[in-house]
Amino acid sequence: MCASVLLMTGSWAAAPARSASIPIDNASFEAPVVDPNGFGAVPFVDSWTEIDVDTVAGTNTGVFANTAADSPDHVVNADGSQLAFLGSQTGNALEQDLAATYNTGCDYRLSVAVGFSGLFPPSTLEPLDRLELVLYYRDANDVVDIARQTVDATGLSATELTDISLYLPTVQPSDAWAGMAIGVALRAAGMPGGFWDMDNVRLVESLPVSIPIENASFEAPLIDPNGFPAVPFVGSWTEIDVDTVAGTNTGVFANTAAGSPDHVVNADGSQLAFLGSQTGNALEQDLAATYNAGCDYRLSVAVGFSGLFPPSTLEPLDKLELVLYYRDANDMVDIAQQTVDATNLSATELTDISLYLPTVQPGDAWAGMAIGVALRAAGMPGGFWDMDNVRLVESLPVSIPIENASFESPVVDPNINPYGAEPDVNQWTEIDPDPFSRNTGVFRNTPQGSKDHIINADGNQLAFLASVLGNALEQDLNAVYKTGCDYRLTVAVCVSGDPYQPSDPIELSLYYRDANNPNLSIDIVSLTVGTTGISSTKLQDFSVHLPTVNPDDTWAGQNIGIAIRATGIPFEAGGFWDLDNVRLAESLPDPEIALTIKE
Ligand SMILES: [Ca+2]
Ligand SMILES: [Ca+2]
Ligand SMILES: [Ca+2]
Repeated sequence: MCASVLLMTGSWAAAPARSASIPIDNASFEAPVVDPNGFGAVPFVDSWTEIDVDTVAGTNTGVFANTAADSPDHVVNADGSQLAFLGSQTGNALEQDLAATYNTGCDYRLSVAVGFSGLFPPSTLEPLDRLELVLYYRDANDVVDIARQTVDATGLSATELTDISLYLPTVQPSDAWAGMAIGVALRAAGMPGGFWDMDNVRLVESLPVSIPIENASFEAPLIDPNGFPAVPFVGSWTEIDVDTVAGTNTGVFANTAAGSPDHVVNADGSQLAFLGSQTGNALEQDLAATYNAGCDYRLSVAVGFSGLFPPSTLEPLDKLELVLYYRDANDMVDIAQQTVDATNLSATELTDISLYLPTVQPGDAWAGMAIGVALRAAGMPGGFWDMDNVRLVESLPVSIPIENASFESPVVDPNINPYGAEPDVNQWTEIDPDPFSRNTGVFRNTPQGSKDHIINADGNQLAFLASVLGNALEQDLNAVYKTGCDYRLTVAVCVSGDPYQPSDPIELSLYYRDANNPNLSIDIVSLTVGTTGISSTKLQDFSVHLPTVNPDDTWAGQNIGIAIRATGIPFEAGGFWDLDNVRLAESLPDPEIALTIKE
């Protein structure tokens, strides 16, 4: 017996196997089909709106057939047999309005494989020709750009495409584009004469959650306002300092007063961290969270520098490195790194620098390992970096609908119901031993300014769940556990205030139903959430992960069940948990499973 496995090779060619989660028509420019015996190109691109400064023949936009594998101009990693071309003059563009909309709570990644014509390359001298990837929406009929990524031909190739990506951060409910149709544009910005080659446009929607980082905003230790405005310590971070005696290369400092010439205008909170520019200085933190297969990660840090002691912007450049690592035994192994120098940074306004770690594969050495975050200096002594507001976001690409996920139904009308609560949760199965169902229900958030107002509730209402064992909210979804996919259930959680604070944990679970006894739900994974550190006025996200579903798992192909269960001591008066904004994300199928062919 022989088993042949189809392997995809090339610098980026493995990625397309993860088919786009949002459909784009003619995304690979295979239509219209170019006659193999003809000219090799046509001035048309099916399903895209062609905006062409050549209004007569339209020769600035079209599709062309890749040449034979042994031709000198063959594109080695084209997707399929055709690509699009786009004239380099400003005004030429391909646009597509998708059926999909920008969903609140989701982020988006647009990727395009880009190269250029070997015969007619875009200019790499000033004025540079550029290609813009854009995500837009339409306000009435006006195209409004939301996010844009610009690339020039430097570093690109005529025979090997490079993936260029554009990231649109989480859509907020207040964003003008929330709920609007997604628009994708590929635009030339330059002079006539050159041609861009493009292929394999992909758009992935993800459901991100924040991963907790201790002392992420460097507010600890708290600096005495009457003392020296800096201390050589950073709470909760491991300080690696080449000054082994006084440790003065790492620490926190208090922002100066608004109006001071060195005030950092966009600091988060009142303190920031400083880091000496010499190689060997670093801040590190090993998180409780782990790298989950199927997820990708984005680390962001707000970065500036000391006005008095700026890092060098002359060769040798001082650099700051953002790193995601894991530990192999005790050795630190870097997985992804983003380097920045001070050239375009400021001493008084922080700039967000981001590091992106692509989807963790089940076979990656770091899958399941604890996440490590490092901020490292790489340079000569003498300068200081300023850093603030470290954030880490984990994304899974598919959002699965949950009914009444934000507990807005039934609507609690404060005019009819001054108590502010209803003992029902529509669309959920309430498991409640109380004959009047008073252990589960929904309630209206109190007005802003009330002492029990929940500051980050989603919408107007939340659910309550009494902490005694046997109480639960369950929902059976239409979606099923797919082989090759990972799942993550996230719930925003807080506790009732006095005198109804619970003392016992709850569990977030993914379950399936027993085939022989549909009344029995069998939990596959559960996360226990205890009361320690949980606020009564600010919700905190908790996530439970289900690793990759295998074909022989009993839940493969079964309907997904989500549950929030109380675990308190029976018959004891307990307190209440408050719940909001239930989210379920699914990974794209594992490409190795999807592409494996056995004979
Ligand atoms: Ca193609
Ligand atoms: Ca801060
Ligand atoms: Ca809600």
